[in-house]
This record gives sequence, structure tokens and C-alpha cells, in this order.
Amino acid sequence: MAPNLGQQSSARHIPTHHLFNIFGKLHLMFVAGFLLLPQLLAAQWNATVGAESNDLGRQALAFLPNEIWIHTGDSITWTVEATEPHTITFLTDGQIRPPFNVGCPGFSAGSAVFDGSSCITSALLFKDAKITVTFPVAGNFKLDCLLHSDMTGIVHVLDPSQRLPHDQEFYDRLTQTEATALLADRDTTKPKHLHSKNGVAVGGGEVVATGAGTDTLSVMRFSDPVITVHAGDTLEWTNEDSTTTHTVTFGTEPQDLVPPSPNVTVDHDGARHAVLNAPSDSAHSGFLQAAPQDRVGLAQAPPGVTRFRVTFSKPGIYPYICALHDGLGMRGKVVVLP
Ligand SMILES: [Cu+2]
Repeated sequence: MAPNLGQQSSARHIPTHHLFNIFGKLHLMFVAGFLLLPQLLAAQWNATVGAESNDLGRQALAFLPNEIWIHTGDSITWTVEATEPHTITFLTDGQIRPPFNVGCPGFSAGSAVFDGSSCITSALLFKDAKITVTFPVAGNFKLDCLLHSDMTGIVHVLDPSQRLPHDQEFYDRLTQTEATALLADRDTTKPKHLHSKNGVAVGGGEVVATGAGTDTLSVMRFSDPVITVHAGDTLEWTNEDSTTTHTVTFGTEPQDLVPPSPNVTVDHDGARHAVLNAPSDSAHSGFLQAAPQDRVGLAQAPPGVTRFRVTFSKPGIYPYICALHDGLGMRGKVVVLP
């Protein structure tokens, strides 16, 4: 119950310095309350980044949910739920997309404020890492991952007078549904785009359109992890993922994974090619990557290099990895019989 000052005594019986104390405290409480009010009203939302299968081989490259409605002053905390790293990035309209290791430029850690006027990005965030972003200004803001080009979302920041369509419980349910659907996606009827009998698909997956952008499923596996050929045969690897880069790497992993190793030549159809004479030999495909999607106003990109061929001249067991995703279990083996 609130104390009634009038009942306790009349003001003239209270010494002046007490009066100052009482009114001083009330004044401070009023000021503090006024300053804290927006924070008390501001909501804290939770969202997730990425999802994966138990064997880590299927990675949902997605903001889950990838569309969220909040009020000005609210914050969203994103937590990474997958072994594959991601960034939480808000670029400004018209800004050129920067490389993930440059930031926008620079990085925010722990928390950031985005009002649309200057970009913010986290560094690569690994499993269980978090970042909280506060949105003080109304607007519709695109969310990006600088590591994965087909992984976007939208945050709708509404004026507090506007009703929000969903609560946290709705987003939690949606996160589960979207993650399960993405990870379960299997196109069993999809033909492998291989034209030689000795072919291995490198990865695979698909880009899924949503009302707020795109989610991607990437399979971080070789289609035939163990394949048997004969000495003199040539095996061909094809990256079947339109968005995720992979490599085929035998022996020593080079420092720079982008270019092929010096012993790799280029066939007439643009595929890269190496000859291995012993299981101890090294050969690195370099980045196997489809050309990026076209868009009006962008310069034309050259055709992507998605194929790597290796001719095995001698029998033996030749282990290899994708140098980008071996940590997720993307490894294979070629058994070369006489
Ligand atoms: Cu890979």
C-alpha cells in the first residue's frame, strides 16, 4: 500500500531538510522511471541461425525464422545452432556486399544497434555463439549471411502503435517446422548431372524461396564416399550445389584453397584435371563453384568451374577430403584396382 504522507504528519512538522529528501527521492524515482520506461516496454526476441542433421552432413543455411515483426526499440538475439559458421549482417541499401573476413568493414561482437543508416555485421559465429541487435528506428531491413549468398531474411520494425502479428511462441514453432522441412528435403528423383560412368557428385542441395528471401539446404557429402576404379581410369567430381563451394583435395592441403594446385591442368570443356601416380601424391581442385545467379545491373560472371577429373595411373587407396567441409565429415576414398 502506498504511504499517505498527509496522514503521517502535516508538512509544517517536517523539518525542511526532510522535505528536500522526500521530494528529491520522488523526483529521482520519476526521472529514473521515465528513462527506464522504453526499456521496460522494449521486447527481447529470440531467433536462430542454421540447423543441421545429427551427422552434420545436411546443413540448413537459413535464418530461422527468416521473417520477424517487432516494435521500434526491441532487440533480437540470434543464436547459431549449427557447426557450419554464419554471420548476422545488416548492410545498407545500395552497399556492395563485402567479403565475410572484411566485415562491413569491421565487426560487432555481443551486441549492436542497426537503424538502417550504417551497416553492422558479426564476425563468423560458430555453434552456440550469439549476437543481440537493437532496432531503434521503424523500417524493413534485409538480413544477410556474408558467408552464404542464398541465406537472407527480413526484420520488419514497426511503430509501437502498430499491432504485431505474432508472438515468440509462434516464431519458436515456425523455427522448428522450417528447420525440419529444410533438413528433410530429399529429391530422390533428381538425376545426378554426371556424364561419365566414373562420376561422384560433390555436395548438392537446393535454394528454397520464402516470403522474406531464401533458405538453402546444402549436403556436405560426396555421393559415393568409397568408389572403386581400375588403374588408368579417370574419375570425375561435379559440384552439384548451386550456392555452396567445395573442393576435392588429395594429400597435402594448400594454404590458399581458392586456386588449384600447380599439377592441375584444364581440359577443353573447362574441367580441371590431375594425374595421381601414388596414394602419397597431392592434388587440389581449387574452389569448385557454380557461376553466381544473374541479376539486372550486375556485371556478367564467367562460367563456374564445377568439375574436377583425376586419372589414377597406379593401384592403391587414395583418401581425399573437401578442404572446406572435412570438419563436417565430407571425406571420400578412391580404391584403385590393378
Ligand atoms: Cu565441401
